[in-house]
Amino acid sequence: MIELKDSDIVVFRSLIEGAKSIALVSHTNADGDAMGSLLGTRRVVEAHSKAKITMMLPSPRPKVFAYLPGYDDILEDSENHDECCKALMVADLIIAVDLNNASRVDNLGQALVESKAHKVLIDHHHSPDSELFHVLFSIPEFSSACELTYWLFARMYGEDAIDRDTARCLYSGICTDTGFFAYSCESPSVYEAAGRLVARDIDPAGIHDEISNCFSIARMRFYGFALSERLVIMDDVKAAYFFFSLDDQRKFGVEPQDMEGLVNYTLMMKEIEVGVLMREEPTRVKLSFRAKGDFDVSTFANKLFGGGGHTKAAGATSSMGFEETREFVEQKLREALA
Ligand SMILES: [Mn+2]
Repeated sequence: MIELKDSDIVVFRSLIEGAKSIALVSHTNADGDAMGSLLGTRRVVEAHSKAKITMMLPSPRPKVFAYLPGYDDILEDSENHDECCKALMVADLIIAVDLNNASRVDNLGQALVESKAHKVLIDHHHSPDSELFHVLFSIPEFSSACELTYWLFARMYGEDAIDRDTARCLYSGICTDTGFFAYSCESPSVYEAAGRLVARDIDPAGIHDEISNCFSIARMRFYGFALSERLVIMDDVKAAYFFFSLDDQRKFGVEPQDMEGLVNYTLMMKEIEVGVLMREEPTRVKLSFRAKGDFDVSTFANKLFGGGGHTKAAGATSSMGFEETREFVEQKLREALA
Protein backbone atom coordinates (compact mmCIF):
# COMPACT_ATOMS: atom_id res chain seq x y z
CA MET A 1 0.00 0.00 0.00
CA ILE A 2 1.25 3.47 -0.88
CA GLU A 3 1.65 5.51 2.28
CA LEU A 4 -0.28 8.66 3.11
CA LYS A 5 1.36 10.86 5.73
CA ASP A 6 -0.45 10.99 9.07
CA SER A 7 0.73 14.53 9.73
CA ASP A 8 -0.79 15.72 6.44
CA ILE A 9 -4.05 13.96 7.22
CA VAL A 10 -4.27 15.67 10.62
CA VAL A 11 -3.67 19.07 9.04
CA PHE A 12 -6.18 18.47 6.22
CA ARG A 13 -8.81 17.34 8.69
CA SER A 14 -8.43 20.43 10.83
CA LEU A 15 -8.53 22.65 7.72
CA ILE A 16 -11.80 21.05 6.62
CA GLU A 17 -13.34 21.29 10.06
CA GLY A 18 -12.21 24.88 10.62
CA ALA A 19 -13.06 26.35 7.22
CA LYS A 20 -15.95 28.76 6.65
CA SER A 21 -15.70 28.76 2.90
CA ILE A 22 -14.23 25.98 0.75
CA ALA A 23 -13.57 26.05 -2.99
CA LEU A 24 -13.06 22.84 -4.95
CA VAL A 25 -11.49 22.93 -8.37
CA SER A 26 -10.26 20.50 -11.00
CA HIS A 27 -8.63 20.74 -14.41
CA THR A 28 -9.74 22.15 -17.74
CA ASN A 29 -11.42 19.73 -20.16
CA ALA A 30 -12.48 17.65 -17.18
CA ASP A 31 -12.39 13.88 -17.62
CA GLY A 32 -14.02 11.20 -15.49
CA ASP A 33 -11.27 11.35 -12.90
CA ALA A 34 -11.58 15.13 -12.54
CA MET A 35 -15.37 14.89 -12.27
CA GLY A 36 -15.35 11.92 -9.91
CA SER A 37 -12.72 13.30 -7.56
CA LEU A 38 -14.33 16.75 -7.52
CA LEU A 39 -17.83 15.45 -6.79
CA GLY A 40 -16.67 12.69 -4.44
CA THR A 41 -14.51 15.08 -2.43
CA ARG A 42 -17.40 17.53 -2.18
CA ARG A 43 -19.69 14.85 -0.71
CA VAL A 44 -17.21 13.76 1.95
CA VAL A 45 -16.12 17.28 2.86
CA GLU A 46 -19.72 18.47 3.08
CA ALA A 47 -20.47 15.76 5.63
CA HIS A 48 -17.59 16.91 7.86
CA SER A 49 -17.75 20.66 7.57
CA LYS A 50 -20.17 23.54 8.07
CA ALA A 51 -18.45 25.58 5.38
CA LYS A 52 -20.08 26.95 2.27
CA ILE A 53 -18.66 24.78 -0.51
CA THR A 54 -18.27 25.88 -4.13
CA MET A 55 -17.23 23.46 -6.87
CA MET A 56 -15.86 24.84 -10.12
CA LEU A 57 -14.27 23.84 -13.41
CA PRO A 58 -12.36 26.02 -15.88
CA SER A 59 -14.26 24.69 -18.93
CA PRO A 60 -17.73 23.25 -19.55
CA ARG A 61 -18.64 20.02 -17.74
CA PRO A 62 -18.60 16.97 -20.00
CA LYS A 63 -22.24 15.94 -20.45
CA VAL A 64 -21.41 12.25 -20.31
CA PHE A 65 -20.96 12.59 -16.54
CA ALA A 66 -24.37 14.18 -15.93
CA TYR A 67 -25.37 10.94 -14.14
CA LEU A 68 -22.97 11.73 -11.29
CA PRO A 69 -24.62 13.14 -8.15
CA GLY A 70 -23.92 16.87 -7.76
CA TYR A 71 -23.15 17.45 -11.45
CA ASP A 72 -25.53 20.41 -11.67
CA ASP A 73 -23.89 22.16 -8.72
CA ILE A 74 -20.56 22.67 -10.52
CA LEU A 75 -19.86 26.24 -11.62
CA GLU A 76 -18.28 26.62 -15.05
CA ASP A 77 -15.73 29.40 -15.33
CA SER A 78 -16.73 30.06 -18.93
CA GLU A 79 -20.25 30.98 -17.70
CA ASN A 80 -19.53 32.35 -14.21
CA HIS A 81 -16.01 33.74 -14.23
CA ASP A 82 -16.61 36.41 -11.57
CA GLU A 83 -18.40 34.05 -9.23
CA CYS A 84 -15.65 31.42 -9.57
CA CYS A 85 -12.87 33.93 -8.92
CA LYS A 86 -14.73 35.35 -5.94
CA ALA A 87 -15.23 31.88 -4.43
CA LEU A 88 -11.48 31.24 -4.77
CA MET A 89 -10.56 34.62 -3.28
CA VAL A 90 -12.90 34.41 -0.25
CA ALA A 91 -12.20 30.72 0.46
CA ASP A 92 -10.15 29.84 3.51
CA LEU A 93 -9.54 26.40 2.04
CA ILE A 94 -9.05 25.46 -1.61
CA ILE A 95 -8.90 21.79 -2.55
CA ALA A 96 -7.55 21.07 -6.04
CA VAL A 97 -8.03 17.58 -7.45
CA ASP A 98 -6.46 15.75 -10.41
CA LEU A 99 -4.14 18.59 -11.42
CA ASN A 100 -0.56 19.53 -10.56
CA ASN A 101 -0.22 23.26 -11.25
CA ALA A 102 -2.11 26.50 -11.87
CA SER A 103 -1.79 26.30 -15.66
CA ARG A 104 -4.27 23.41 -15.60
CA VAL A 105 -7.12 25.69 -14.52
CA ASP A 106 -6.88 28.13 -17.44
CA ASN A 107 -8.43 31.49 -16.54
CA LEU A 108 -8.86 30.52 -12.89
CA GLY A 109 -5.09 30.31 -12.49
CA GLN A 110 -4.58 33.86 -11.28
CA ALA A 111 -7.24 33.63 -8.57
CA LEU A 112 -5.92 30.23 -7.51
CA VAL A 113 -2.43 31.65 -7.12
CA GLU A 114 -3.46 34.95 -5.50
CA SER A 115 -5.99 33.56 -3.03
CA LYS A 116 -4.82 33.60 0.59
CA ALA A 117 -6.62 30.31 1.29
CA HIS A 118 -4.88 27.19 2.54
CA LYS A 119 -4.40 25.07 -0.56
CA VAL A 120 -4.56 21.30 -0.54
CA LEU A 121 -3.76 19.10 -3.52
CA ILE A 122 -5.15 15.60 -4.16
CA ASP A 123 -3.47 14.34 -7.31
CA HIS A 124 -1.50 11.65 -9.12
CA HIS A 125 0.46 13.64 -11.74
CA HIS A 126 4.21 14.14 -11.63
CA SER A 127 5.86 17.46 -10.66
CA PRO A 128 3.20 19.07 -8.46
CA ASP A 129 3.67 22.77 -7.70
CA SER A 130 4.83 22.55 -4.09
CA GLU A 131 5.12 26.36 -3.83
CA LEU A 132 1.43 26.79 -4.62
CA PHE A 133 0.00 24.01 -2.41
CA HIS A 134 0.51 23.85 1.36
CA VAL A 135 -0.56 20.23 1.81
CA LEU A 136 0.12 17.81 -1.01
CA PHE A 137 -1.41 14.38 -1.37
CA SER A 138 0.42 13.91 -4.64
CA ILE A 139 1.24 10.30 -5.41
CA PRO A 140 1.89 9.30 -9.05
CA GLU A 141 1.76 5.60 -8.16
CA PHE A 142 -2.01 5.85 -7.78
CA SER A 143 -4.09 4.94 -10.84
CA SER A 144 -6.26 8.01 -10.51
CA ALA A 145 -7.08 10.97 -8.31
CA CYS A 146 -10.28 9.07 -7.47
CA GLU A 147 -8.39 6.09 -6.10
CA LEU A 148 -6.24 8.43 -3.99
CA THR A 149 -9.37 10.28 -2.83
CA TYR A 150 -10.87 6.97 -1.75
CA TRP A 151 -7.86 5.87 0.33
CA LEU A 152 -7.38 9.34 1.76
CA PHE A 153 -10.94 9.81 3.03
CA ALA A 154 -11.38 6.19 4.12
CA ARG A 155 -8.27 6.69 6.25
CA MET A 156 -9.30 10.12 7.44
CA TYR A 157 -12.94 9.52 8.34
CA GLY A 158 -13.39 5.73 8.15
CA GLU A 159 -14.84 3.50 5.48
CA ASP A 160 -18.40 4.64 6.25
CA ALA A 161 -17.57 8.17 5.09
CA ILE A 162 -17.80 6.81 1.54
CA ASP A 163 -21.53 6.39 0.90
CA ARG A 164 -23.10 4.95 -2.24
CA ASP A 165 -23.22 8.21 -4.21
CA THR A 166 -19.63 9.04 -3.30
CA ALA A 167 -18.64 5.52 -4.34
CA ARG A 168 -20.29 6.03 -7.74
CA CYS A 169 -18.24 9.20 -8.27
CA LEU A 170 -14.93 7.65 -7.26
CA TYR A 171 -15.50 4.36 -9.08
CA SER A 172 -16.30 6.27 -12.30
CA GLY A 173 -12.98 8.13 -12.16
CA ILE A 174 -10.97 4.98 -11.47
CA CYS A 175 -12.63 3.37 -14.50
CA THR A 176 -11.96 6.26 -16.88
CA ASP A 177 -8.34 6.81 -15.82
CA THR A 178 -7.54 3.09 -16.19
CA GLY A 179 -9.63 2.50 -19.32
CA PHE A 180 -11.75 0.12 -17.23
CA PHE A 181 -8.72 -1.57 -15.68
CA ALA A 182 -6.70 -1.84 -18.88
CA TYR A 183 -3.74 0.43 -17.97
CA SER A 184 -2.33 2.40 -15.00
CA CYS A 185 -3.57 -0.51 -12.88
CA GLU A 186 -0.40 -2.39 -11.95
CA SER A 187 -0.96 -1.95 -8.22
CA PRO A 188 -3.31 -4.29 -6.35
CA SER A 189 -4.54 -1.22 -4.47
CA VAL A 190 -6.67 -0.11 -7.42
CA TYR A 191 -8.63 -3.37 -7.42
CA GLU A 192 -8.97 -3.25 -3.68
CA ALA A 193 -10.33 0.30 -3.82
CA ALA A 194 -12.67 -0.64 -6.68
CA GLY A 195 -13.86 -3.71 -4.76
CA ARG A 196 -14.68 -1.65 -1.69
CA LEU A 197 -16.53 0.91 -3.82
CA VAL A 198 -18.52 -1.83 -5.57
CA ALA A 199 -19.41 -3.14 -2.12
CA ARG A 200 -21.32 0.15 -1.61
CA ASP A 201 -23.96 -1.31 -3.90
CA ILE A 202 -23.10 0.74 -6.97
CA ASP A 203 -23.95 -0.64 -10.42
CA PRO A 204 -20.64 -1.20 -12.29
CA ALA A 205 -22.30 -2.32 -15.53
CA GLY A 206 -24.60 0.71 -15.44
CA ILE A 207 -21.62 3.01 -14.95
CA HIS A 208 -19.85 1.33 -17.87
CA ASP A 209 -22.91 1.94 -20.05
CA GLU A 210 -23.09 5.60 -19.02
CA ILE A 211 -19.44 6.18 -19.91
CA SER A 212 -18.81 3.86 -22.87
CA ASN A 213 -22.09 3.05 -24.57
CA CYS A 214 -23.19 6.61 -25.06
CA PHE A 215 -22.28 7.56 -28.64
CA SER A 216 -24.51 9.83 -30.66
CA ILE A 217 -25.05 8.75 -34.25
CA ALA A 218 -23.03 11.78 -35.40
CA ARG A 219 -20.13 10.69 -33.23
CA MET A 220 -20.15 7.14 -34.59
CA ARG A 221 -20.23 8.47 -38.18
CA PHE A 222 -17.33 10.75 -37.31
CA TYR A 223 -15.34 7.75 -36.03
CA GLY A 224 -15.90 6.06 -39.40
CA PHE A 225 -14.61 9.17 -41.19
CA ALA A 226 -11.68 9.46 -38.78
CA LEU A 227 -10.53 5.89 -39.33
CA SER A 228 -10.90 5.96 -43.11
CA GLU A 229 -9.81 9.54 -43.93
CA ARG A 230 -7.88 11.04 -41.04
CA LEU A 231 -5.63 8.29 -39.70
CA VAL A 232 -2.01 8.43 -40.81
CA ILE A 233 0.01 5.29 -40.16
CA MET A 234 3.65 6.25 -40.49
CA ASP A 235 5.43 3.65 -42.56
CA ASP A 236 8.98 4.11 -41.25
CA VAL A 237 8.34 4.25 -37.47
CA LYS A 238 5.88 2.62 -35.09
CA ALA A 239 3.59 5.63 -34.85
CA ALA A 240 0.17 6.68 -36.08
CA TYR A 241 -1.86 9.84 -35.71
CA PHE A 242 -5.26 11.39 -36.29
CA PHE A 243 -5.62 15.01 -37.45
CA PHE A 244 -8.84 17.01 -37.48
CA SER A 245 -9.23 20.46 -38.92
CA LEU A 246 -11.91 22.87 -37.72
CA ASP A 247 -13.77 22.12 -40.96
CA ASP A 248 -13.81 18.38 -40.19
CA GLN A 249 -15.28 19.06 -36.77
CA ARG A 250 -17.91 21.47 -38.09
CA LYS A 251 -18.93 19.16 -40.91
CA PHE A 252 -19.77 16.33 -38.52
CA GLY A 253 -21.06 18.57 -35.73
CA VAL A 254 -18.74 16.99 -33.15
CA GLU A 255 -17.40 18.51 -29.94
CA PRO A 256 -13.92 17.99 -28.47
CA GLN A 257 -15.31 15.45 -25.99
CA ASP A 258 -16.65 13.39 -28.92
CA MET A 259 -13.01 12.77 -29.89
CA GLU A 260 -12.17 11.58 -26.39
CA GLY A 261 -10.89 8.04 -26.67
CA LEU A 262 -10.29 8.09 -30.41
CA VAL A 263 -6.53 8.40 -29.92
CA ASN A 264 -6.55 4.98 -28.22
CA TYR A 265 -7.50 3.40 -31.55
CA THR A 266 -3.94 4.01 -32.76
CA LEU A 267 -2.58 1.60 -30.15
CA MET A 268 -5.04 -1.13 -31.16
CA MET A 269 -2.69 -1.86 -34.06
CA LYS A 270 -0.12 -4.42 -32.94
CA GLU A 271 2.75 -2.62 -34.70
CA ILE A 272 2.02 0.83 -33.31
CA GLU A 273 3.71 2.01 -30.11
CA VAL A 274 2.93 5.74 -30.13
CA GLY A 275 -0.34 7.39 -31.12
CA VAL A 276 -1.23 11.06 -31.42
CA LEU A 277 -4.45 12.98 -32.01
CA MET A 278 -4.23 16.57 -33.29
CA ARG A 279 -7.31 18.74 -33.21
CA GLU A 280 -7.41 22.23 -34.63
CA GLU A 281 -8.95 25.00 -32.51
CA PRO A 282 -9.46 28.60 -33.68
CA THR A 283 -6.09 29.83 -32.39
CA ARG A 284 -4.17 26.70 -31.42
CA VAL A 285 -3.89 22.95 -31.87
CA LYS A 286 -4.67 20.49 -29.07
CA LEU A 287 -2.74 17.24 -28.96
CA SER A 288 -3.25 13.93 -27.15
CA PHE A 289 -0.49 11.35 -26.93
CA ARG A 290 -0.70 7.66 -26.06
CA ALA A 291 1.96 4.97 -25.85
CA LYS A 292 2.46 1.35 -25.09
CA GLY A 293 5.79 -0.33 -24.40
CA ASP A 294 8.64 1.82 -23.11
CA PHE A 295 7.96 5.13 -24.82
CA ASP A 296 7.28 8.03 -22.42
CA VAL A 297 4.78 10.41 -24.01
CA SER A 298 4.77 12.76 -21.03
CA THR A 299 8.44 13.63 -21.62
CA PHE A 300 7.85 13.74 -25.38
CA ALA A 301 4.86 16.10 -25.09
CA ASN A 302 6.84 18.27 -22.72
CA LYS A 303 9.85 18.51 -24.99
CA LEU A 304 7.76 19.40 -28.03
CA PHE A 305 5.19 21.81 -26.61
CA GLY A 306 5.69 22.09 -22.84
CA GLY A 307 2.84 19.61 -22.31
CA GLY A 308 2.67 16.76 -19.84
CA GLY A 309 0.56 14.15 -18.11
CA HIS A 310 1.43 10.52 -17.55
CA THR A 311 4.04 8.29 -19.18
CA LYS A 312 1.43 6.44 -21.26
CA ALA A 313 -1.11 9.25 -21.75
CA ALA A 314 -0.28 12.93 -22.11
CA GLY A 315 -1.54 16.15 -23.66
CA ALA A 316 -0.19 19.39 -25.08
CA THR A 317 -1.15 22.59 -26.88
CA SER A 318 0.64 23.88 -29.96
CA SER A 319 0.57 27.53 -30.91
CA MET A 320 1.92 26.74 -34.38
CA GLY A 321 -0.45 26.46 -37.31
CA PHE A 322 -2.31 23.22 -37.91
CA GLU A 323 -0.25 22.00 -40.89
CA GLU A 324 2.96 23.19 -39.28
CA THR A 325 2.12 21.27 -36.09
CA ARG A 326 1.43 18.14 -38.09
CA GLU A 327 4.77 18.31 -39.91
CA PHE A 328 6.63 19.10 -36.70
CA VAL A 329 5.07 16.16 -34.81
CA GLU A 330 5.81 13.77 -37.69
CA GLN A 331 9.42 14.85 -37.76
CA LYS A 332 9.84 14.56 -33.98
CA LEU A 333 8.18 11.13 -33.94
CA ARG A 334 10.63 10.01 -36.63
CA GLU A 335 13.57 11.31 -34.65
CA ALA A 336 12.41 9.80 -31.37
CA LEU A 337 11.46 6.39 -32.73
CA ALA A 338 14.08 5.88 -35.44
MN1 LIG B 1 -6.47 11.63 -13.34
